[in-house]
Amino acid sequence: MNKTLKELLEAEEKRQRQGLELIPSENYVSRDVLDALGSIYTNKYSEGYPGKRYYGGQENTDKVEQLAIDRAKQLFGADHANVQPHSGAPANIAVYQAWLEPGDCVMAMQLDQGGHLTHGHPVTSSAKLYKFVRYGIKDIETGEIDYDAMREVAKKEKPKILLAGFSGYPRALDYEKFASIGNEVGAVLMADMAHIAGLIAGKALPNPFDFGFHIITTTTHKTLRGPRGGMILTRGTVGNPLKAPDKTVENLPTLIDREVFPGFQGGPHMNNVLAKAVAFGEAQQPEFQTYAKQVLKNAKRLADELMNRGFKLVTNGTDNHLIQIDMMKSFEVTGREAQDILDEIGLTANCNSIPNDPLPPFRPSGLRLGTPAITSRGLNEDDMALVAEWMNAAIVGRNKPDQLKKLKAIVSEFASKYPLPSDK
Ligand code: DSN
Repeated sequence: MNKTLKELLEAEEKRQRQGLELIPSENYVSRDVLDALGSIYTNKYSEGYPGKRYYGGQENTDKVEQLAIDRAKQLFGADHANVQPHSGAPANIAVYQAWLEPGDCVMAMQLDQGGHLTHGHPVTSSAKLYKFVRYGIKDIETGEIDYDAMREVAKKEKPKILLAGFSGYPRALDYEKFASIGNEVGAVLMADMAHIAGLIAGKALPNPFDFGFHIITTTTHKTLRGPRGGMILTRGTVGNPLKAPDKTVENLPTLIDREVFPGFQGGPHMNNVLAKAVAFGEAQQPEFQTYAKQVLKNAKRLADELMNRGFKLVTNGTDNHLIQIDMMKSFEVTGREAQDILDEIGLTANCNSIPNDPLPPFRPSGLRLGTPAITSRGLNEDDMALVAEWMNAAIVGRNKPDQLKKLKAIVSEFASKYPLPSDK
């Protein structure tokens, strides 16, 4: 590595070590996951699936991928797992392409109320191929989803997929209601649990499969604490991936396998598949359940501590790991300004649109926070008062450079006491 890149690597390590990571979709991996990612499996091509590859030299890759599949199935109670998607977006696209014909309808969460880009934002390729209709929240103060309106729209539009999932929604989803509406209109039930996979694996939040969902997609690097990647879990039996099956719910595992490869992707990234196997093994340990519960305790406490200091939270609290703050209502600063101010003191968060946001997405009113990464560092509920206090002091004192400098030193001294999980 040349000097410039080495310096940039060291600078990023310092940033991660001396700051506190509050972006809800980020986390720290273990040393074993990092080692797997940096391993010689990165050298290998493995198009196909275990036992059905197109290249030679697969005696080790087959075992690695099979172990990742078996562990994923066990963790989430799935009949089948495809661990090859390079990330969450390819996982979602593969499902759409496996099940839908161009012009078919998908029903997903309103984008400014917490839905994800890949749930049919007009700028995405999926939105050009399929018709997306929306459900949203009934009451902005509580964040409760309007299930009656969801049923009415579903009856009218007859979506082929009803998608439960989000990247910015702090409340619990009622999977039972989703299932009842989806079943009524004959939709396949798909959960995109990218944000909460680790909380489900850690048994801190309910599993959509327990409510009759057919498909779960996820990333593996958020609360699940694995490498950057994606995965698709299904109920149903796997047939011959070399033969096109009928489009039936029972055939979903085969339809999806065929769509991931060769339909949409080429070779899997085997270093990443190895790292997924490692991370899933870690998530099977009892300590991971303690971690998942602590993420939620920390998020609730951080939400309370922020509200006590005048931060106005979207939905007035959280049921999961993430918090959305209306910064304009709270302090008359935009989410973007708040993000920059917090960056100055070593707290990393991200600006985000909030429901009915009058401001544009690049300079929105909201600020999104989460507790997965700071919980991995070892912070507990009592530390959340400190985090809220530093945030408050930075926002209130945003025009006082000396105060921001002092806060940066305080945050750095505090954070440096908590090792990164990969140090151990
Ligand atoms: N980019 C992720 C997030 O931050 O929520 C979702 O893909």
